[in-house]
Amino acid sequence: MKKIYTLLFSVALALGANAQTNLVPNGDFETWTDASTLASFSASPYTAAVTQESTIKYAGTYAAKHQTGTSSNVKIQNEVAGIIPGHSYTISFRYLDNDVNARSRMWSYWLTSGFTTIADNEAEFRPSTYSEDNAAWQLYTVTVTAPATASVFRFETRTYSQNSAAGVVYYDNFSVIDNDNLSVAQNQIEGLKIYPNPVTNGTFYINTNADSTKEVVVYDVLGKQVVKTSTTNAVNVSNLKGGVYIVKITEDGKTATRKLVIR
Ligand SMILES: [Ca+2]
Repeated sequence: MKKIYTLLFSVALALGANAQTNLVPNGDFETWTDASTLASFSASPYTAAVTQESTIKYAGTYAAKHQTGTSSNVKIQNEVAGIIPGHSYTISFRYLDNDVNARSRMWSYWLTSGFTTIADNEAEFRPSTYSEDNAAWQLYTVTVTAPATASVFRFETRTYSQNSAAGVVYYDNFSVIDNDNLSVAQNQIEGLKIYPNPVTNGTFYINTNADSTKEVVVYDVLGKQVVKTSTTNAVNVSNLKGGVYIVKITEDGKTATRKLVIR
């Protein structure tokens, strides 16, 4: 099933869907309350060692400079609510560790709605290995499936001192992408609703606030166009076999792409 979703995701991209939304608030580290306060991130002590960095950055105007003391570690932490169990998420961040006196690793958790930590994905989120010194920015990325009780993702990286000395690691672009959210609209079609989904009777219906004529194109998982029609509401798909499809709807110059299941 995962393979199909990956394929669907590729098809959706090919159809011109927007780049997927980064779910981490201020994940690009561009918004600062002041030079030592990263907006939308968990407050002190987690960000106590963070300062705004405008010279050494991966993208945009700013990155985060993370300064250790001479022992132990310091943390940067943010939380992503609205995690959907069973969805595939790609979780990544950029880091620059070019300091013999510091090293980094991810130390993150899925949380329940009650903010209890979930043990899943230990290898991906809480690796036993650390960053290696490198003059170039590096990417840490994992793709995982949210467990059944997950509701929140706690995104945390830790910077550790080495050699009993203070050191620095830089961070940029904390990112959480929901790979199974194909409903990222290019221009929102207001009130868009497709039903029933799954389709069981050979016809599905499209409702929108505008209720205008819609161009509707259905693609199979290989990206082949299998239905093309104009309608204000009903779409006949009785010729299609059971399976997963992508529907592209254009109304009044706005386009949206949705996943459609036919039984
Ligand atoms: Ca940035």
